[in-house]
Amino acid sequence: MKEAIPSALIAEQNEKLARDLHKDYDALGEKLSRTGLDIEQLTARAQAFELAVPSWGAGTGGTRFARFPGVGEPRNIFEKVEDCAVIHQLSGCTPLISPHFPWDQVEDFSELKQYADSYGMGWGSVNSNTFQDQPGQTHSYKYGSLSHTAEAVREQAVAHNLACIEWGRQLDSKALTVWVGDGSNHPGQQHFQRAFERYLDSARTIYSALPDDWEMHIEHKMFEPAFYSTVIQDWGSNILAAMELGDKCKSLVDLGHHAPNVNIEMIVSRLIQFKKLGGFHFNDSKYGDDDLDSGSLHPYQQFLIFNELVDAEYRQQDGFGPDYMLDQSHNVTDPIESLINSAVEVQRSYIKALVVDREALNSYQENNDALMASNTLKAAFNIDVSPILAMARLRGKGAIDPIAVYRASGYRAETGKKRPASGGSSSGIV
Ligand SMILES: [Mn+2]
Repeated sequence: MKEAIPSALIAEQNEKLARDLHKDYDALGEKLSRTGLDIEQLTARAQAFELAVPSWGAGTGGTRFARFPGVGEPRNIFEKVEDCAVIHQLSGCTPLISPHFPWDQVEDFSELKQYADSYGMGWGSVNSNTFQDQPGQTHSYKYGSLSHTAEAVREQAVAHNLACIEWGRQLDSKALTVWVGDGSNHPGQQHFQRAFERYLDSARTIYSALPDDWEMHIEHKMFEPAFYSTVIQDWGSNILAAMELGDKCKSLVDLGHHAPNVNIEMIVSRLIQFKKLGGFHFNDSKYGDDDLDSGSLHPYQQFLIFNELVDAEYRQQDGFGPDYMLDQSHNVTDPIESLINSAVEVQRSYIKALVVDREALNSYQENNDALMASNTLKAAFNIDVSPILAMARLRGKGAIDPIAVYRASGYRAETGKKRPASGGSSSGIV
């Protein structure tokens, strides 16, 4: 197995912190045991937790106004694989890469798969792109893609999604994620119902091409690039489309794609209840689709979402098993550092949700004890589970302090030399 970061360096850095970690871990274990929790079981769950990293997240994002490229940005999917391997090696919880086409399109997908295999990396959901025009493209997506008024444009968008399924099949992916930028910028511009019908017609053709063991995930988004209406605007339109298409079609929740103050954890609960939760794009936001680092602003919201997910796990809810993925745009940080941090923050929410006393919570809910129900959640949220996460990384040959090891490795300076700026990057915001 190829090493993105020398394992000897990780071991050397871990050595310095291992003694204190064991002390903190034992103390936390003792504290948790008082409420009947086994820290070893929690650590095993942390080790089993898997999150996909978006290939496009490895490059600097940018905004509508400007993009300030970072040093040594990946110039192609092979270099993105290398960066994703760094994130996984140090964090221990991101073994999957989610590719984006055509940005990550290659001639030989078996070569790409082998390259990822050599780093121990697999492939998550494949993402299609019909929200921008590619060089040489016959029809423009300026006025939409799967829902476009012209049949030829819709056919071109469908054909691209079918190609994505085929490329994903070669990578051994198991899901297609579809987000369209289709919508309108002016009242009256688009007939809402006809646009949605055209979308469904196109999506049916894509759905019917799914391999048996695949799922199709639909991502909704309230605005941008369309600023008045979007065809798949909210979770309502999303679940309607998913129900219309069939069992293998599910909704994907991107945390930044809702109206301000929407109760996302309740949406998650509804989707779980109707077997329609396909997956997540984790990120954080303050004003809109900000694509900030996961848990950087609203860690309690992220915890409450995981509270619903763990509740479904605990109840062994039928048809439950969403894909977890990060989807962020990094403008002022090293994307590798942001993605490591974010992966750990998402994993942290999961472990905290596992700490919730579900029997007690259930009892408080049934007896309408609002204060104690809320306190039960807060009690779990307020526990610092960092030693569990660090121990999971140590046992998985990752880093106790991933950012410190990454900085000590000199990886970014090295890529700066190996990857001179190309002037363009296939990274972006989704
Ligand atoms: Mn997204």
